[in-house]
Amino acid sequence: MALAIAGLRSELASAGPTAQLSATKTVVINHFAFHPPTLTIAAGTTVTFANTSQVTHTATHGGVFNTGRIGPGTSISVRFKQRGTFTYHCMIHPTMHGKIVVQ
Ligand SMILES: [Cu+2]
Repeated sequence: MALAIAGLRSELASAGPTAQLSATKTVVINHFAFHPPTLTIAAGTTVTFANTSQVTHTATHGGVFNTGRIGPGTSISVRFKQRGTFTYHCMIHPTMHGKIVVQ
């Protein structure tokens, strides 16, 4: 998996200062699903949404975060500073759901 992600273009989405280093976790988007469907992280962790599928997706939570369109073979990173449980979905494929738990 690390090899598959290594070559992806990465860009930062969402708000907030990003100067300091922090842990990074990855959610892989493929087969019209988010993997893992539930990801538990510490506050301050950056989550990279890596789209390894052939179609564009988003990871969207109304209000807290929205990656915007993630093209095939690309990724978008979001830093989670706020604790809570955030369910999200793909705006293009509303049946795709995931959850980020920030502790
Ligand atoms: Cu999608």
